[in-house]
Amino acid sequence: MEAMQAKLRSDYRAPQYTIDQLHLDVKLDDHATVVTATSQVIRNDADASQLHLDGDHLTLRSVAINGNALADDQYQQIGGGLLLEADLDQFELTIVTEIDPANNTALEGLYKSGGAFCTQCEAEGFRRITYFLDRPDVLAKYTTRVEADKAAYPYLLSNGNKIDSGDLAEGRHFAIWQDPFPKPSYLFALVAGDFDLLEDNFITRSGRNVALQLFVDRGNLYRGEHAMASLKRAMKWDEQRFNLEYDLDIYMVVAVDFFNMGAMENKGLNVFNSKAVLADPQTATDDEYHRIESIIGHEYFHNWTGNRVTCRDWFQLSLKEGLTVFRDQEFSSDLGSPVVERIDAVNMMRSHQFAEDAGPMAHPIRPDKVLEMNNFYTVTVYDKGAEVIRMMHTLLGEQKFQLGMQLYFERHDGQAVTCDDFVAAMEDASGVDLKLFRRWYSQSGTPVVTASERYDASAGQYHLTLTQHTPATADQADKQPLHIPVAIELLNANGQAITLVSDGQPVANVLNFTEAEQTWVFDNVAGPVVASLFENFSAPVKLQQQISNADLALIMANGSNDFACWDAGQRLLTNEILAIVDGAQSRGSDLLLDAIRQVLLDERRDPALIALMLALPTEATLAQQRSDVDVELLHQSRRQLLAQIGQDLDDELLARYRDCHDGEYQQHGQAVGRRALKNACLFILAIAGKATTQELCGRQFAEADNMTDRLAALNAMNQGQLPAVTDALASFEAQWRDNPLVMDKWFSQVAMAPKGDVLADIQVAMQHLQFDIANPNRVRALIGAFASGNRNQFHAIDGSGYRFLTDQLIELNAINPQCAARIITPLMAWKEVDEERQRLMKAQLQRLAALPNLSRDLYEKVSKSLA
Ligand code: B3K
Ligand code: ZN
Repeated sequence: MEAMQAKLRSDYRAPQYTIDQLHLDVKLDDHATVVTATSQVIRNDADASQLHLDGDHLTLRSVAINGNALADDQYQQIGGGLLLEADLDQFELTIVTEIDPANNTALEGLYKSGGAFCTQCEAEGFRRITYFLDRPDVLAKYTTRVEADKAAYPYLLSNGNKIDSGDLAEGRHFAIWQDPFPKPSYLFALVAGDFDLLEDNFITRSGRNVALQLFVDRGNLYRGEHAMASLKRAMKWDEQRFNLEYDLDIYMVVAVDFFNMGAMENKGLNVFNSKAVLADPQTATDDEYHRIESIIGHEYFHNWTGNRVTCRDWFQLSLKEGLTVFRDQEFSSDLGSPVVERIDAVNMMRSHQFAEDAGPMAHPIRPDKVLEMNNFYTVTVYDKGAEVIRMMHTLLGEQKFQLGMQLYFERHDGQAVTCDDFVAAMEDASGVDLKLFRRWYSQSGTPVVTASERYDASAGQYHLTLTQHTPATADQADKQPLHIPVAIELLNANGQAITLVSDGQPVANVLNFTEAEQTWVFDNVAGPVVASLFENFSAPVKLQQQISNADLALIMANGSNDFACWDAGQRLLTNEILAIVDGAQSRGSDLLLDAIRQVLLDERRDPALIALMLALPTEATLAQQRSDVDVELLHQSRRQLLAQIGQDLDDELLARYRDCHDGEYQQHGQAVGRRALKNACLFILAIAGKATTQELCGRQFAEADNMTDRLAALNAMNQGQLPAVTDALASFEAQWRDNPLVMDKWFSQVAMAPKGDVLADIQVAMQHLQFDIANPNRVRALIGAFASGNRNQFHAIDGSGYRFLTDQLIELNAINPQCAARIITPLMAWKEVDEERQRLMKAQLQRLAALPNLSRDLYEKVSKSLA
């Protein structure tokens, strides 16, 4: 494995040259697309005489300055890029290149997705289209002329407004697009294809009419309606909550089948994975409906947080991503259930982000060192980044936070800026001191906060001492104390919150915890209290608090704060599962069963919340509680507890199931919550494996009028390994074999079956007509679901799971490195398992390391894993 050069945040230099206008002419052809790029270049640094342009996988045809072709000794091609003699203050640069979109399986730059041409330029894909200053702090106005065969590609799209179009000889046609807003190259987009078009419009609050256009594969128009409605909700919400209005006359969304991630926020022309757009009740689950709304919102919100104000360099990625995730979370929360949204976000943090902190890829939300930028679109940059924004929101309050946003846009609209600029705007607008808080941007790792408590009955005082400590991470040994907002409630013996008083004054329920150790004293505390700390997950930390299972059960069943109830439940469940792992208990306690029974019987509680309270912490979350916990024992213990709940509470579960089994399908909040609860009950009953459940699942599977119920029944049969699952899988396949997005659900069911010979089934599934290793959706649905969603089988002690994943990674390394680097994650987590498994995992990592053509994407992850 040869060392590859990383980039450092500290090495940032302002660009020596900039380009303020770019005219692109793209003549589309499967294997020989010709791109003519005409740039207006301006020298920023008088001492500079050579211009270095980024480039990758390009064939250079010609290069000219001010219309004069350069001679061979006036430029060099180095490392994919181009170095030019350019001792001029201002000039026009014309470069002609040729590219091969049909063979571009990396899905970066310009490529073919099915029958359409499309682009993906973030982070550094534009350099695969032409030689350019492919960095986010070079902002240019783009004019793009697209030319292609008219019959095959009736729609020719790019950013901004269409200013001209027409027919050409030989059945070709063209369109010219102009984007009035200067933008970095990563926001460039071009699409050419044959689609069905769903049209609508939105009147902005200032009365402008925006045309909304959604392009989907032919025959899928009705499946785009939910995405269109979501877009209109997002546009309205951003005006109301963030005071932000859309700025172009047209907003286009194109759904494509080959896409490395969910979607991309290109200016005025979003490109989406079809999975994140298409939905109808027959093919999409409630979760997918929700995800579509959230991603449509996310990409739309980027128009201000990302596009109007962008990142100075890629180390600042969280500037736009953390903030935009925070905004999309708030959007979902305002339109739906705040507690459900919060629990989803916290589950993500605990299952995946805490694990990332504990593994070889640990990095701060603003990384210091990057080899392949695509590897840093992580749960840390996105989700922990959003938590950091949320903490500022908690410290400032909504009103001051919005003043901060306003100042941020006043100062930086049209600029490429840093995370520090964002914090400075928040600080200056609010007057809240965020000096220490900035450390969240530079320090990686999950802080551990330890609480010690004392109740002084004679003084009526409750004393709380908190200490904080962040364990060393793979990237950073020394850690400093952070500014941690601690949302606290003191609950009396009935689980109700008491008023917080300190020194005779009422105090806010958010403590500013800024030192290694701090103590707070609360007065007027009439009796012993239970402290509910980090309510709503007020900071992304792990909490260590001595609290009895009885108190947890009390909060779970009676607490007045929904999040605190759920969280107490999770802690109680964790304690019980680990007690079974340790052999300290052979089964779940009566206390736990009673608490769950109470939750199940609670008529006032939102069914969606009850469903979440019935979900046990994931194996991934549990595995982090212990070092090298036995994989199988953990899996069995968790499953055993679930089965016991299903057996002991079968009447209650069945009653709830029946109660929530509604008539005709509806797609709105309450109906969704009731389906979630019904299906949570069915799942637990299936794990308990009762004969009656078999029939229940079978009937639901056969009679369901929507995908949520059908898939839930199939999943319950599969996870319970009920005999009927074989026929159900076959009938599902027969019904949906022509719809690849639905088949992804089938592939995932195959991959996640909890059985020893699952790999044999996966190998068969890979031969299915719909399986295509070049399509990232298929890869994630089958291979990814196995490695990350079937933990017990992936870690099979014969090493077969590791070997299988590595075989696929070797193939993907050559086809699509980005996709490979996404699904390698479970193989990197060897620290979580026992020595024998560690040895087996490292042997597979060594196999990858020995590859002669190892991509940068995998190199970075493999070398860190083996370091
Ligand atoms: N900004 C894109 C992600 C680009 C990923 C590049 N590897 C989608 C988003 O976060 O909105
Ligand atoms: Zn984003």
